[in-house]
Amino acid sequence: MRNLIIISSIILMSNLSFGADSAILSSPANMRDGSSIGFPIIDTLETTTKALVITLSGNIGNSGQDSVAFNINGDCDANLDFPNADLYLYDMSPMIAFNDGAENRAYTDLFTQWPEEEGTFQPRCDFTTTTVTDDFGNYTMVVCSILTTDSLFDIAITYYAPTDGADFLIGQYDYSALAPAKGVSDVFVGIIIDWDIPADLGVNNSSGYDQTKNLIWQRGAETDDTDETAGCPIKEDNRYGGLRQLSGGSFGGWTAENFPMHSGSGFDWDSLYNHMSRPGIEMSPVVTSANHDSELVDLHTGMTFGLADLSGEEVYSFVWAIATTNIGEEDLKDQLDAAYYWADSHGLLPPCDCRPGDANADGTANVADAVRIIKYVFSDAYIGPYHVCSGDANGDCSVNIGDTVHLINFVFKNGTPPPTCDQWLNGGGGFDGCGFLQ
Ligand SMILES: [Ca+2]
Ligand SMILES: [Ca+2]
Ligand SMILES: [Ca+2]
Ligand SMILES: [Ca+2]
Repeated sequence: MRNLIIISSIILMSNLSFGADSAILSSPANMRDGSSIGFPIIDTLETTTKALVITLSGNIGNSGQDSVAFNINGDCDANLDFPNADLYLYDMSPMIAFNDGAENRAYTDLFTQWPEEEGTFQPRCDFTTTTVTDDFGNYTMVVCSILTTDSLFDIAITYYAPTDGADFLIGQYDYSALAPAKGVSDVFVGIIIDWDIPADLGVNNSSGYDQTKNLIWQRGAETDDTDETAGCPIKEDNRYGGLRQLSGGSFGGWTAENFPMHSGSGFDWDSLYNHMSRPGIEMSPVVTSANHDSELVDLHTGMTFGLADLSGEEVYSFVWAIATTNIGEEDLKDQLDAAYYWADSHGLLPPCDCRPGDANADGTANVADAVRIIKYVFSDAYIGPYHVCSGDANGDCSVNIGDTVHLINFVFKNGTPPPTCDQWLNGGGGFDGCGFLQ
C-alpha cells in the first residue's frame, strides 16, 4: 500500500546564487499537485570555476538544467548534431535498496521522477547555506534532508563546495531509518550519476575505475578530429567525469547503459536493486582498444557505498566527491585526491576502521580469509570493504599470495599478526604504512 504524502511547500524556480537569494518559501497550508508542478530547481552550487544545480529532493544536475552541470569553463564542442554537448553531469541522486521480505524495493531521484512516482524522495526542509572560512580556505556548505516517498528512510545531505582554487564537490549522505522501517537490517545505500561526458558521438562514453581509490569515471569518445581542426581543440577523450567514495570501503559499483534499467516510463526497481546488491565493480561495456568506438553507449555510473544495518537508531554516513576535467585522467585523479585530503583535513572521514587480513569482512582474520584471497587472486573474488587494506594481511600495500602465506603462518605457526588499521595506514609495529585507506 502506498502512503499518501502531502508536501507542504511552495517552491519558486530559481537559479540564483546562495544566501538570501535562495528563493524558497514554505507554508504548512498548501498542497502540491505533483502533476502540475515542475521539478524544484533550487539553487546553483559553485566551486572555483564550475557550477551545478542542486535541488531540495536530493537530485543534482537536474537534467542538465540551463547547462549548469559541472561543465568546464571555456569548453567547446563543434558537434552540431549534438549542440548540448557541453553538459557533463546530466543528473545525479542518492539511492537506497532493500528487500522487504516479499519484494525488492529501491529509491532514487534520478531523471526527475519527483514527486509523482514511487521509489523516490521528497524534501524535508529548505536548504541551509553557510559560507565558511577556516585555516584551509573558503568553502560553501549546504545542508538539507530528504525522505523516501513511503516515509521509511531519511537522508541528511551536506554539500561542501570549496571556492578558493579547488574544483571538486564533496557530499555527505547520512542514511537512517524512520520508525516504520526499524528492524530493516540489510539496506544497500549509494549514489547514482548519469554523466554525459561530451563525445564526438553524442554522449556515448567509455568508462573505467581505480578500485584502490574507490573511483569510477566516464570518458568522452574521440572519434572525429574535424571539430578539433575547426576550432575546438579539445579532444573528447580527454574529457572525464569521476565519482570517488572518500569514506569507508566501497561495497561495489558499476557503469551501465541507461536502458533498460530506466525506460522512458521510469525505473525497473528490480534491476536497480540487483545492481546495488552485487559486490565488486562491473563495467559495461568493457572497452578495449579494438572496440573503443563501436561499443560505446550512453552510460550512467552507480556506486553502492555499503550495506547498512538500519534496524535501530544508527545513522550511516558516507562521503563522496565528484570532479570533471577536459585535460585527461591524471587531472581527474589529482582533483579527487585533493578532495580526499580536503575531506580528511576537515574531519569528514571516520576513524580507521579497516581490519587488514579480514578479506571476507566477517570480523576476524583467519583461514577463511586465506581462502578468499586465493579466490581473489585466481578468479577476482570480492575482498572488502577496503579493497586493498582488507586483504593485505602482511601490510605491504598489495593483495596477493603473500597475504595467504602470512595468514597461514599467523594461524598455524604463531607468526606475526596482520597490522592494525593504524599500523596499515600510518606505519609502526614493523609495518611501513600505506598512506591512506584504500
Ligand atoms: Ca550518460
Ligand atoms: Ca573530436
Ligand atoms: Ca575474516
Ligand atoms: Ca600484501
